[in-house]
Amino acid sequence: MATCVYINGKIYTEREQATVSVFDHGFLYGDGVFEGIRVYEGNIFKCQEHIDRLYESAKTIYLDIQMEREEMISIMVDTVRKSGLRNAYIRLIVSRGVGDLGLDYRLCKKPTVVIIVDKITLYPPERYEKGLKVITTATRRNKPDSLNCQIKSCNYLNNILAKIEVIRAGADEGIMLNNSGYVTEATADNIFIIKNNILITPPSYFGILVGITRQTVLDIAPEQGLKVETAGLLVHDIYNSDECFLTGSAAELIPVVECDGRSIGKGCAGPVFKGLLQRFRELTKTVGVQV
Ligand code: PXG
Repeated sequence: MATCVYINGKIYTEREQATVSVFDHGFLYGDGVFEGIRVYEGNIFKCQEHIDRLYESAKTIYLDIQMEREEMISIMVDTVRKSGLRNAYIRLIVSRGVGDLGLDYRLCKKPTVVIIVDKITLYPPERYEKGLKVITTATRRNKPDSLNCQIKSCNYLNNILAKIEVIRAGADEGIMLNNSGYVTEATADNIFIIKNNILITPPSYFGILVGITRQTVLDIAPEQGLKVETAGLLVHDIYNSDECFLTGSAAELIPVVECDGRSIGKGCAGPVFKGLLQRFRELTKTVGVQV
């Protein structure tokens, strides 16, 4: 029971043997797309949604995966089974593949498909009560007309630069703004606020990765008696929100209790957040593909 890695038709159980070529354009240029998916008690959560996003990202970058979505899901299920893990993290990567040096995508004849199934390290449970302290980063989210943030590409330098700022500032996470100064998202999570019982998150065209956890929260919010809006947010709105939280496959839903030295709400996880997290965790075991 441990790490299992699928690479182009073979499954490896030794980390050292799971390697790809240095001539892979994923390594040389960050030319590829990926997904981060969770397995909860043998359920691949929102499996179809992740696969659909992967294929959409690939389509936009002219990457032909050369495999049907159903086959990809079936390989993923096999790799999870082989790992023996009931709770796991799946990292699915499709790169342009091996080719000579040069940006020409035609140099790569066959994409490299990698599926890593591994254990996941999570925030400690008390973080879901005490929350995160965040800063706004000087690094702006890249402009969607240069590289659309909806493409979950293997090139994460923009977010990594922001994350470096966060670490160097001693904060837990960072909020990235777009070039107009509007809030986009955190370095690997989407952001929500609650103000007067309205749940608000920035729209996709502000330059965000359209998160699957984000969509799940938007879907369950009305059941919890919340009104939902996608609207532009400024840092002022974050500072003065009743509650604020981040969402992502790794973090699930996690509260933000301080931003740029301003305490948010009561300074700990709020009641709306708690209701949403509870409902979300129920869904993680039921919505998806069973291994
Ligand atoms: N924004 C960005 C920039 C992300 O990278 C999210 C939002 C949340 O999306 P989901 O669909 O997960 O709700 C992400 C997600 C990793 C890893 O291996 C990255 C993500 C998720 C899981 C693992 O670094 N990013």
